[in-house]
Amino acid sequence: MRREDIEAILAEIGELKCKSQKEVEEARVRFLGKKGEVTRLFEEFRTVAPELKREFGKTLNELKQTVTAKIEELRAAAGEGGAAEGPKEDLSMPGEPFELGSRHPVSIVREEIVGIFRKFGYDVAEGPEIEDDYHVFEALNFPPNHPARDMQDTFFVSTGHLNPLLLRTHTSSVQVRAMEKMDLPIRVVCPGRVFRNEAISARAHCIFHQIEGLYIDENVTFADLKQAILLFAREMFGPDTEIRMRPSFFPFTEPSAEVDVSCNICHGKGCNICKGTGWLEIMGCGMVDPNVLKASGIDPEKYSGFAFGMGLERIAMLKWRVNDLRHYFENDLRFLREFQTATEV
Ligand code: 2U9
Repeated sequence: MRREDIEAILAEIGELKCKSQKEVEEARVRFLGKKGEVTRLFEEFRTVAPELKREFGKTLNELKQTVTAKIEELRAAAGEGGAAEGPKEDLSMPGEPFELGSRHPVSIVREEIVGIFRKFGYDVAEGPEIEDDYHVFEALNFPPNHPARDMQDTFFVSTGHLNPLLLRTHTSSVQVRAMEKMDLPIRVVCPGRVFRNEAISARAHCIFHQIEGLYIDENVTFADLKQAILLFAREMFGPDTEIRMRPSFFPFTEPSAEVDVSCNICHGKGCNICKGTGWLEIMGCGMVDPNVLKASGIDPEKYSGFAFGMGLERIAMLKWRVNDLRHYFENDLRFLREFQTATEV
């Protein structure tokens, strides 16, 4: 046995590094295993001259303790289960960037419109998507033979009784429920998903979103309606926006009108978005039909009101020039990512 052999092992073990539990185990076998280098020195110890045994014995015991302690230290540093091939993570590195999602264009438009009407003092109400015939048609002055009540136009959930269940075709049923339970005056907007039995195309879909509004009080006039719509249009489409109203018909309002806003792309000159007219249709509106007030227990001699409704996909189409309704429902990330910058985080 030579002193240099002991020193060589000590030098090597001092420098030893292991990246995994597997490497630690290999080191243990190499030094302390049955045929290991330290074990071999203990065997050689038998042949050491008696006068040197005391000194070598002490040195060998110290060597074994040093090697054992070092192996334990390496085992602890290599971590659990032997999986650590190198340091698990470098905590000084900057974090991994993660992809931000974006608001759906229909949600962006809904929140903008709801925000405008909240500012005007309107409450927000929601109601069931599966409704009954009474709240979707009967209470809204739809005659019994109206085409909307046909299977061709409405998805029925149950038929064969007086008040069948169906998927609501408009959110007007939410305003009917508001009239039933809210105290007067009522000022409410109702956003929501609606369903119509339509073939799906670029211009029509069986699901879409509406927002409707209702204001009922004493002495509400068509002039109030016109002013409310004008203020809304200027908030939504810019302060220079003009509106015009064209006569129309809905069972639940009388008189009724379609509302156009001046085209904010060509400023009335005529372009391919407004099809050369200078105007873009955005909503329908009217004075609540006295029959509708009466059906919900409101005295039409004392109270009057106005209502309006618009399709959110249509407003988003005008805002971002989307040319196909199907984009809104297909969850194509290439389409949805276009609204990343429009999303407020
Ligand atoms: C009550 C009384 C009246 C809601 C109204 C419209 C006019 C209208 C359409 C716009 C495009 C539906 O999404 S669309 O196809 N809506 O033109 N909606 S007045 O009138 C009501 C609602 C509830 C109790």
